[in-house]
Amino acid sequence: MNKPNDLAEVREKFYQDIDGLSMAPLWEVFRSLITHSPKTAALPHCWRYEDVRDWVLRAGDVISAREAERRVLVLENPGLRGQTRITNSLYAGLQLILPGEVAPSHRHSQSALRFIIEGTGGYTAVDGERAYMTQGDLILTPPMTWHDHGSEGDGPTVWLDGLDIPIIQTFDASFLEGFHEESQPSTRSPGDSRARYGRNMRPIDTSLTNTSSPVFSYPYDDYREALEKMRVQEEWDPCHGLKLTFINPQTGGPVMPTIAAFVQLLPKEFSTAPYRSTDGTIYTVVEGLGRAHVGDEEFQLTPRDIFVVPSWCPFRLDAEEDLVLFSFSDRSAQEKLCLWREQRGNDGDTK
Ligand code: 1HN
Repeated sequence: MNKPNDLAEVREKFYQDIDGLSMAPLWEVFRSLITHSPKTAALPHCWRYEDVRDWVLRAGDVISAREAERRVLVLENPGLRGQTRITNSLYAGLQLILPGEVAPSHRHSQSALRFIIEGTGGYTAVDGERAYMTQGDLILTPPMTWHDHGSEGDGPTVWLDGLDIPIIQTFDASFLEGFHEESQPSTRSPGDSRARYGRNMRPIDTSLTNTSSPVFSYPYDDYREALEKMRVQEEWDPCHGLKLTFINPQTGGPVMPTIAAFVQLLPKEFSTAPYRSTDGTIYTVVEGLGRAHVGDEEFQLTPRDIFVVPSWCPFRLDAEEDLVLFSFSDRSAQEKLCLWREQRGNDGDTK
């Protein structure tokens, strides 16, 4: 039998020998691969809009939307710097379009959503239909839909982009095509898809598909009113207040194959019970004031701030005024893969 030191040497020699054959010992990494509960390098973080706004606008001085293709400042998670992501599975950024500019038309395998932060007169065209942007609107560009952005407004338009880029990277399944013109032609008038699919009806003889939502614009005024109507009942969930998920009206399920989106209302002075879930989530404040407690961090929240809650990180909210939060996550993908879990309150704490 070898002495302990010899054994360590024997093993090291063994590892070196198999290394040349592109092999490695599982037992050295097993426990870090298969953890008892989610362990992520992503950190809780808040980007205060007040701190970043100027830099987003100044990006307009250093590059045009045309040259950049997409003029975006990426929101990189401080625990994942250099990886172009806000959680391990999702990308987020702040995109700027100035009056008269065009971000040229393309399509790709990645799913994208836009949540409008400021400005009016900007638009996204999706498969021949334009959706004009107002603060608080949600606009989808599902996988392989042609999309371009432009602005007919007289000031900057800024929105939060969310894409599933790291998920598509994991699958090595990325395709990108450019459109043969900078802006795609309008083949439908604004609001057409909403008229057809967004009113609890659909044109007869259309087949149901299981892919993404045929409605790609969810205007703020519309869903804000829904929250206000629901609030009358005072059925506040201890962990979420009043929370709705945006749906694909063809399935009742999440808006896109990988990304789910949500909005919630907390009344003034409401504090949520501790909560965590396996879907690392990106939040932005639409209205109100409050505080977010994310792991050991505490963020003071004001409108347009963006913060990230990593997977399985304990999270709670205090509303100082009526607080409206928009959020998105990879819950849509996790549910399909039977991975999604949540923990409400502190019960059965498994660390
Ligand atoms: C993209 O297509 C957009 O269409 C924004 O606005 C950000 C980041 C990576 C890859 C494609 C857009 C993107 C993107």
